[in-house]
Amino acid sequence: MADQENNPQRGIMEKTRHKTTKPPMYKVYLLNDDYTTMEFVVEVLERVFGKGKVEATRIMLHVHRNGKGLAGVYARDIAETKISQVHNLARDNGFPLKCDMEKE
Ligand code: TYC
Repeated sequence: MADQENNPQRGIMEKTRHKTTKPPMYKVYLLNDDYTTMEFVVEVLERVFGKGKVEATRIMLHVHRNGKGLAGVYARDIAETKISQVHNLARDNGFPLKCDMEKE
């Protein structure tokens, strides 16, 4: 009787085995600052994140007003590459523009 109650093998469902697992995705955010020009941020959103002019401008203004804004969502290595590209472009152009990533 005690056996039936306490047996840890009873009443436990088996886990479903899936063939594939999706990689975790990461949100890449642009951060506001006082020195980077709006024009440069729009250019970065077009070149690095593949946005059109209208969407790039919308995101840039959102960051300008709210401090932070979503530029895209990617697998980890792609997100890391985008961030490096932004930081390299910014440094090369003398701007302090930063971005970061957050696991979804
Ligand atoms: N705040 C900047 C300005 O007034 C513009 C800006 C927008 C900078 C977005 C960074 O991620 C940014 N020139």
